[in-house]
Amino acid sequence: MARTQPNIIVTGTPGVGKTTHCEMLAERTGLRHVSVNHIVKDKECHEGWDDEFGCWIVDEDKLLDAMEDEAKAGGCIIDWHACDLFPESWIDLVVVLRVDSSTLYDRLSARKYPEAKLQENLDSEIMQVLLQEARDSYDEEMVVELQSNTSDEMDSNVDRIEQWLTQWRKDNAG
Ligand code: DAT
Repeated sequence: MARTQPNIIVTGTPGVGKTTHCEMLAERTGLRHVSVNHIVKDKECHEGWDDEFGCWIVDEDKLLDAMEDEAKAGGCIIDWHACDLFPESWIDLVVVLRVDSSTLYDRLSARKYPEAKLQENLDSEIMQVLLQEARDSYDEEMVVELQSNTSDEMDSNVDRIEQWLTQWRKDNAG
């Protein structure tokens, strides 16, 4: 059955501004902010905690099962630092947020990330790992890359996604 509301992924390296964007978007659009981190933790979709990198070791099958009903209903803004595990049929738009490395360094240092985790994330942003993952996993027209260094950029990103949503609703009405 066709969705009456789209599903949007907001992805990017930790610290690019996913949560901040998703919260603002949810407030403006009425779509739901779906924090994959919370689902992994609350529904125990993991095989334990990775001490070196300070993150959960995710059980992807369990995670997809936990998200399936909500994704099929539509109207999700999915907030996560990966995007290649979701079936393409679930997703209507993939937003990849990007940030300059000096800004990312400041944001991750403020979070007191362990050195290995900080370095891995900086490298990942410089190598545009998430952008590549999105382009490899989804149709070219579904993937948009947006800069997230300043609050002006964030405002214009949210405006742009809202415009996309208005158009999607028109195209899929009836
Ligand atoms: P993520 O969810 O990708 O890990 P976040 O939304 O928690 O990132 O943002 C990390 C920090 O950076 C937080 O203090 C808010 C700030 N921030 C994010 N995007 C920003 C932007 N475009 N302009 C200014 N600050 C931003």
